[in-house]
Amino acid sequence: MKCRKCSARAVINMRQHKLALCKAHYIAWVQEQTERFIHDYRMFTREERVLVAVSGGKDSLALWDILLALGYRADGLYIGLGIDEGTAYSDASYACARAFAEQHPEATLHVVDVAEVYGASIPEAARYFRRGKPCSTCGLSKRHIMNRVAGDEGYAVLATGHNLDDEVATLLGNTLSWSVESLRRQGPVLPADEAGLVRKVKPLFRFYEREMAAYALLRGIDYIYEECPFAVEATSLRYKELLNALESDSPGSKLRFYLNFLRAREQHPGFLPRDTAPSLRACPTCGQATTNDGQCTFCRMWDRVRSLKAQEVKTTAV
Ligand code: Q46
Ligand code: ZN
Ligand code: ZN
Repeated sequence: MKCRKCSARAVINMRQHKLALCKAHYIAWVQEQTERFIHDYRMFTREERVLVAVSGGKDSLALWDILLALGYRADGLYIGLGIDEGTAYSDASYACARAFAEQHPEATLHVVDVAEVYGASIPEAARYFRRGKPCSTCGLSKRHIMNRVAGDEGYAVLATGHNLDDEVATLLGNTLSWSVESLRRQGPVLPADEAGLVRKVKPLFRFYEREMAAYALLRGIDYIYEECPFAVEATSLRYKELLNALESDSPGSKLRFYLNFLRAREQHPGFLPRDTAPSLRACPTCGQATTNDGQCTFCRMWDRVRSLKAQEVKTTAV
């Protein structure tokens, strides 16, 4: 198969776009498309500083690479979750993030090691609450830390590497449960709000997962192939399999599902009514907005982890 633009050998054929491209034209196409999405969805400008949440995986490193190639002022944030479970997942993902940052001296990599800063790794913290999987502890902590670092370091916007497959799997999950509030908030841009939450954007939201894997490979980006060991059984992976089956019968169906959802929501604002906005207060410990009386859920949770851990140490010492 030949490249549509120069007739060299094509390295990728995108059935849904009816487009085959060679290596050089594919890399240029991904970067141009990203630039177009950033502009069309008003994600950020060239003057604004962008913080990219970097996990060491293909999507987040590809995103950082694209933004730097396009000349944006993009730095990275790596959060060390302390997930090992026999796979050394965190060490390996950190090594990839660090290696990328070392090749790009024009950008800064911020690193927050959860155990060092908050007193326990994510799996350790989750064990104190006897939760089977640490994902809710992990998600809450990542959201809080990303927002804190973006605010403290003066970034205008936080960018994550979610691709179309991630977004469509989440959309299917939200639709199956008719989670109105989640459907209302899902999208490529979540504006900053008066509660101090920084703007969040997903510049890769229109790329298929395989398109991002191809980009990372062709750019020679060294990324961690393994998923987090706790993601293996995740429901979203089952949704992805279902959606892949649909896509192979009808190419373009994932993109149509997602874009038509965004369009329907825009055209029919009453379709997903907003709950009355809860009143927000500043957490007395960290200052982030919360609906709680007193400390926010993040600070409460970590205070509890540290006190349970201290009790445990005392008991062991007796
Ligand atoms: S939430 Fe759960 Fe992920 Fe955290 S523990 Fe792993 S799978 S990394 S996106
Ligand atoms: Zn070409
Ligand atoms: Zn707090």
